[in-house]
Amino acid sequence: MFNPFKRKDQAQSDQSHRVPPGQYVTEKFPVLHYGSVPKYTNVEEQWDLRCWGELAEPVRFSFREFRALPTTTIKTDIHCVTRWSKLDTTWEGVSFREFLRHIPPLKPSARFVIAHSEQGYTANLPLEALLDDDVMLAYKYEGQELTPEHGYPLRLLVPKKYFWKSAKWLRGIEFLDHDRLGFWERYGYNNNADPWREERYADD
Ligand SMILES: Nc1nc2c(c(=O)[nH]1)N[C@H]1C(S)=C(S)[C@@H](COP(=O)(O)O)O[C@H]1N2
Ligand SMILES: [Mo]
Repeated sequence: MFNPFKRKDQAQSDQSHRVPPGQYVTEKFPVLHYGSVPKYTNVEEQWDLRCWGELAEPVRFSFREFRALPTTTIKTDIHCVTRWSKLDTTWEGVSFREFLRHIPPLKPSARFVIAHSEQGYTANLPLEALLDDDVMLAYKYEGQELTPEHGYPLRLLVPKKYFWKSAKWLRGIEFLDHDRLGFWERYGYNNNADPWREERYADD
């Protein structure tokens, strides 16, 4: 028998499945960061992306070179440690695994990564966490170029970690043989940052 209420309950519980403990769903797209929003008047001159550390040799991409790399689109949920989650966000960019095919080979010693952003913001991750299918260097959100507030011209996207690991205004990727804490990790946030395990603070 048709029961509209049952359908609605099911829809809600399907969604709650996707919301990690202690999080609420927002339809908005909050803007959150430390410091100010970088303003680029000429990205070709003012922006590049560098990789260094445990790879055969350092490499640099201009804006144009980076935009020539093959892209993918993913739909995923994002979770901020301040407790908002946003479902079904769509991003376009270069998958991290694909990106690795366009830089000099990593040394076997490369096991950790630090994302370096404008103004000294950093986020650290194990290399393995970046090899997931849903990790990308993203430059479009919902089909549009990222807005300055959300990270134009490039941000890291690591959906399986709290969103502070998804560094906006990305300028560098450093490969390391050991772990080194990033900006929030040094301030007592959890190094692993898995929303499903509610790893918010260092001692969680
Ligand atoms: N460069 C930089 N990236 C950053 C931050 C920051 O302060 N600086 N804040 C992080 C945090 S805590 C969150 S929740 C997300 C917010 O991304 P949004 O503003 O696009 O929602 O960016 C992350 N990336
Ligand atoms: Mo955050």
